Amino acid sequence: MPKIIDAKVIVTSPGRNFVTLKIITEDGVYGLGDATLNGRELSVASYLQDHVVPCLIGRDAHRIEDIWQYLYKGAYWRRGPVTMSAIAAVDTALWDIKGKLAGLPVYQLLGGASRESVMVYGHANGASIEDTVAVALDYQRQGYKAIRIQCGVPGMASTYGVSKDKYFYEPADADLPTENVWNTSKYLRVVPELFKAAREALGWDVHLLHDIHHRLTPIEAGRLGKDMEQYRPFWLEDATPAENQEAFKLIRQHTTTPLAVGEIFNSIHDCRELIENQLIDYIRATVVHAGGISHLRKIANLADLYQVRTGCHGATDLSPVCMAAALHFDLSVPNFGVQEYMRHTPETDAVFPHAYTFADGAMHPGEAPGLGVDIDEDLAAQYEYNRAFLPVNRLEDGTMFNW
Ligand code: GCO
Ligand code: MG
Repeated sequence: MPKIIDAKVIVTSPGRNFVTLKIITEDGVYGLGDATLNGRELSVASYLQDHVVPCLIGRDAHRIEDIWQYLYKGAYWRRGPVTMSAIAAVDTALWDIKGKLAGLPVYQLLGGASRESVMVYGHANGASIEDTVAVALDYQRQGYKAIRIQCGVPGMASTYGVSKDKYFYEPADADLPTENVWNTSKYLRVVPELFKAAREALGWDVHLLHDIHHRLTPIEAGRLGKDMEQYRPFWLEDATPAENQEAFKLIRQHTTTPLAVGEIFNSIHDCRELIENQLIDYIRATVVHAGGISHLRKIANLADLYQVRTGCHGATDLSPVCMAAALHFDLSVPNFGVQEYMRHTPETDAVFPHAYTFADGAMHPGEAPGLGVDIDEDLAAQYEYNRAFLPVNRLEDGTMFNW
């Protein structure tokens, strides 16, 4: 058996913080797993270091499911983003090892390719509608078939999804949380205008997406969805906070605009009712925050029964290790929808050399055995952890709101 003899938790910050688990077996084969939880990186690093790594030593690296169950059921304290990100890192690293030992890319172990490549969506953002449309046109020229569009809201100093750098959006931007201000009615006016302008400039062949980032009530989301139907969005994402899964019933009653949710979910129980009641069209849970490839497959299998497709989260806080794992998963699942792809900075790409590629608006994980991604530990050691928080959000009268 490939016996696990060591596991290292590597924290590095090549432009942003990443936590990576490296599991090493007796014969020197190793696997990588992403454990990055944006703004809470060191909590997962400590959970891994203090509670998970000691339990891995001496185990058979081939027994992925058994180790998953051991870490999930054995902790007694189930679910939660810290625990599930740690379990995800172990699971991902073990799939990487299994692929390397088999001499096969992970997607082959998952049943093989269900498609030639996976469609990704890029992010176009700008302070104004015109700026965003100009960036979206650029994405279209680069071959993207799906583009997420976000723009500034007139009368508001900042908003989710809009950054100074139009090509790299990074919300975790300060040593203590930045305070943003929010006004729902101003926002609700601008989004349909943005889509109108984007359809006029980009035409109807490109998929257009939008992220509400949990900021509407169900009835407000129903209204926006209705206003947007004429522009045929691919999806509206995170329309309302989803702790109450039933909230989506109200949105559904009012609009046929497709709905996506799930980037902050960490377990199948967070989306079971959403899926079984067909309240959503795309499930956005991803490898690192939802218990790894093994658990995400269970979510995707449930979703497949209800014609819900996958749309994995793929922001820059998900490391190239997670990106690679997501691409193997995407290539294999029958009910794939789309994959989010925010390019990493060149510094991040240098720390994590990878086999995955982008061409014509789609990506492929490559044919390297395992995940096809590595970590340059010497380079990683040059980038020290740098505390960075996600922003918080208040209404104009100072009331604390959802970011
Ligand atoms: C997205 C997300 C991100 C998150 C970020 C938080 O759709 O890509 O909403 O922008 O805010 O990943 O860590
Ligand atoms: Mg989002």
